[in-house]
Amino acid sequence: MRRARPCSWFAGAGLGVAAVAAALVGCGGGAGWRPAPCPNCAEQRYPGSVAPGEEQIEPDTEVSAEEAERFVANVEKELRRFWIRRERAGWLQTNFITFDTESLAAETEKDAMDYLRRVTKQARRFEGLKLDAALARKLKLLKLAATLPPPGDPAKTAELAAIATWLQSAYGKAKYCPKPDGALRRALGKDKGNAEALACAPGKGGVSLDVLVKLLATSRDEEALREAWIGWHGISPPMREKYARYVELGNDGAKQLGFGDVGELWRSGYDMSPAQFRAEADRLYAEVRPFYEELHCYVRARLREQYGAKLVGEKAPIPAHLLGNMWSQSWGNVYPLVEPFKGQGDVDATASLVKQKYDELKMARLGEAFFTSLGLDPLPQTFWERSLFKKPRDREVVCHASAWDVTYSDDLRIKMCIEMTDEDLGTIHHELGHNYYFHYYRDQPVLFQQGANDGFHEALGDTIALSITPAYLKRIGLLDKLPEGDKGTVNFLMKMALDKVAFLPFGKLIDEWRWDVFAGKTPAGQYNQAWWDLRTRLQGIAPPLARSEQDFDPGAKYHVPANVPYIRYFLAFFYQFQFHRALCRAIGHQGPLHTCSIYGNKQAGEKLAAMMRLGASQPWPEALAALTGESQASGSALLEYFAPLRDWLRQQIAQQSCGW
Ligand code: X8Z
Ligand code: ZN
Repeated sequence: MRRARPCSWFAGAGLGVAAVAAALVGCGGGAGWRPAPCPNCAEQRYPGSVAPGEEQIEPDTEVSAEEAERFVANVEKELRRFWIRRERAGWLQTNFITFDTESLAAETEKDAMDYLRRVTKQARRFEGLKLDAALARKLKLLKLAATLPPPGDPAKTAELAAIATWLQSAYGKAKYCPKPDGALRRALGKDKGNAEALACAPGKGGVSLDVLVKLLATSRDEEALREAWIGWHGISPPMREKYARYVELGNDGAKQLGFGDVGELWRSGYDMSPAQFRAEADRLYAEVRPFYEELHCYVRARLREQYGAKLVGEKAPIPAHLLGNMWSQSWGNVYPLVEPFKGQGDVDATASLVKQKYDELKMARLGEAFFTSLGLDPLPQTFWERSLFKKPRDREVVCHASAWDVTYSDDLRIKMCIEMTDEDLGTIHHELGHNYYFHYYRDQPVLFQQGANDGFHEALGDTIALSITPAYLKRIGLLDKLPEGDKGTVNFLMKMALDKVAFLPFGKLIDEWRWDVFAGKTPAGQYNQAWWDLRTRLQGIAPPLARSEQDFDPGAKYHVPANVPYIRYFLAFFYQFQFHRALCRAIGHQGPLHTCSIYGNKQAGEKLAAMMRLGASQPWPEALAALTGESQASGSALLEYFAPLRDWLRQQIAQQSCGW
């Protein structure tokens, strides 16, 4: 999703530090009420974009609720202009990575930041005024609108922007050149498509992340897996020093807004205090932790059969390179190694997608068809004209999947390098969920054009994808043999648990690490140690070779250098089961929760549309209650969904010593 900057905070990847600094320093905006005119300021280049509040509100004037109303109305008009320019430039930059598109994207991002800094400062004068609920909520959301708040000093803002740009760029361009005679080169050499990338030298070219990710998903060659993992984690040490400075400068910005640090700002977006939110995340995880540990125990035993006890020890954390995913965040790719019952039906549509010659467009059309089956609107024609579905061969693009509404009024798009796999079919539904959310709240004022919270936005498409049951896939011709009976159920739920349950500690720990970093609890000299302490304590995994403070492993996960908060995904993995259960109850589904599909049900569609239409206009517990009747987030729906698997798992591990 793009709108709340989940997939990039700073679109201008790759711009030189000096160039960004030059673009920013001239402005002088933000520090005072009326920034001195300057040649680089957005308001000078774009007539009409002067912050209206700056002209109309003097710091010492008496303020009134009417004035606040006018101020916010003007700010929303202007913000929308700044954000549309930023989205347009960001779209170009991530679809055509060149020096110039990066420069333009960085500039529009900087302009939006400067504007936001000025108006958040001005908005302080309305603090303490008695305002109606919607207006007060808008002022609150205005304060929370920047994921990375600009420091008060323009020179520092320039420096921060330059660092953030550089970090994202470093990740986006990273490549690894496999060792001359290594197992990885041998494995990748089997695919002729890799030949050009393999004609590399250390530090000069190499294979990109998608190639390494695919290798980790499909290969069982331990040596190749190990090198792919180590190779990718070798891209991030150069980020370490810059990251420490970004933390320092970001915290400066957070303090300008009255927050203790950036983590506190991020945790303030959930209609409760930051401390309450942290406790809330702990409470949620405590509900599902025993289940995760049971799954871990079972998977470890099966991996030990594959890779041997020397590698996968008893009571030891699982080596991170053996779980089918670069970050060990979801484990669906090792399903063939851990399948509970052989020959009990299919749970994966990949083979059929390939056999039936699905292409990128057909995959996307299939996703849309699910949403329209619910009575939701078709995607606009411009979606099909403007989206990127296929990885271009002739230019650099950011392949990390994202969804957009460039104009905040139905200019919907996705940008995704679609592969014909079961996993990507799920991701298409995830991305379209963002698009449908954009569509249904498009008539809200711009500050309310967000999810009820960011976890809701991440959960929408995943909720739909929970209805991609084996029965649905069979109905549309993508599965031959249904997993039937108790054994089929266990197989299907195992596949789902490898994606959904395995993810939970990962979804939580990324921001736990960042919250502690921003709060100064984890100083720069302990970045990697703290990272692996969390990874081991929560996920029960270990790096395939010793790590040190020479490494910077958090930087090898997109959302860290790209400054995208991550706890939203953790929340989404709870919400989606709550949404699914509520919809299934509403449509009168009989039988276990995991067999329910809302496909074709207009009543379910209308319930979802009603929630989406609200945008962020209400506190999220109200949006949750409207859809589910529940007043708080909870693991109970997730646990209900997986109950049959859990019973089986417990029997399997009864004789084993679990834990790590
Ligand atoms: O980043 C994403 C989406 C874009 S919002 C593709 N996800 C997280 C990740 O890839 O780490 C979806 C699940 C978690
Ligand atoms: Zn998303």
